[in-house]
Amino acid sequence: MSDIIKPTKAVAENGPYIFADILDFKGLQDIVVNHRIDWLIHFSALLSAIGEQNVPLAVRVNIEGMHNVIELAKQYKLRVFVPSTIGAFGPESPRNPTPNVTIQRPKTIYGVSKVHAELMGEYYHHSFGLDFRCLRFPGVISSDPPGGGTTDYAVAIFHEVLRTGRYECYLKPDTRLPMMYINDCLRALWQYMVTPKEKLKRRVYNVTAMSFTPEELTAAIAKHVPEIRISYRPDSRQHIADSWPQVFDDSEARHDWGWRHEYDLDRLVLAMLEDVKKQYIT
Ligand code: VAH
Repeated sequence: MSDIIKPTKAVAENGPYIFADILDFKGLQDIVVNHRIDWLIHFSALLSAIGEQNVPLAVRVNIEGMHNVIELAKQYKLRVFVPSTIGAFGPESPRNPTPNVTIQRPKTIYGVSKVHAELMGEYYHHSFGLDFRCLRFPGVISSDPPGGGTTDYAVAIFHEVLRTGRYECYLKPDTRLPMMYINDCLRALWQYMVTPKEKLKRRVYNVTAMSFTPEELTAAIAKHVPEIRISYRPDSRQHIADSWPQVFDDSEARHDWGWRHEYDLDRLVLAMLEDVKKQYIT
């Protein structure tokens, strides 16, 4: 793993970790050569909400960073994975369901940068034979702290409810968004990366597990935390969520390379309550 921030104890003890700045092309070359890197999994990006607060930085990290990564992959013939997102669609796209191929006019710099990443990756694949692979993820739910995404209410609610019993949600109760538990996200990534290229009909696939609303998530949590109290105060992130898919059609991934999710809403809630409780047991 690599980043520009220090690893947590768990990450540092889990395998090799190195400083890498995707804006430093020479530094990336040094790592690829000296560590004989063959696959590059590129997750660095400013997510939807935080990108709107710092567009120049989002352009540098999400677009200039992608240029470095895709050029590096071409130069050293790396297999490269770049995630895309439900945020790569916009209000003109069909929202329920949203198919793999349809109009993409996202209204966030995050979404614009991810459409750019999809198109650049496909171009390098078709023009230079680069083994570029991309999955459009829904909101990915894990016990890691929220990372500036619009879907991160579904992460923050678990931390807040276990600490105080209450949570003020920044989206309306009926805001439906596609979601996935982190274990399904990582398994989809691995399964897709090891799939023989002959099975791939395209290089950008939608994947998802479920779609839920804040009120549906609250009801599922209440089965285990009956004292939960939720209030709603929509903010600018509501406008972003209203431009996104409500239900993701991932039938092509399920047909072409056998994608299957394993976590539905009830199983996600059980896993998240367990994961987050561990963080508060001192
Ligand atoms: C965000 N979690 O909310 C990210 C994601 C589905 C959107 O890419 O910005």
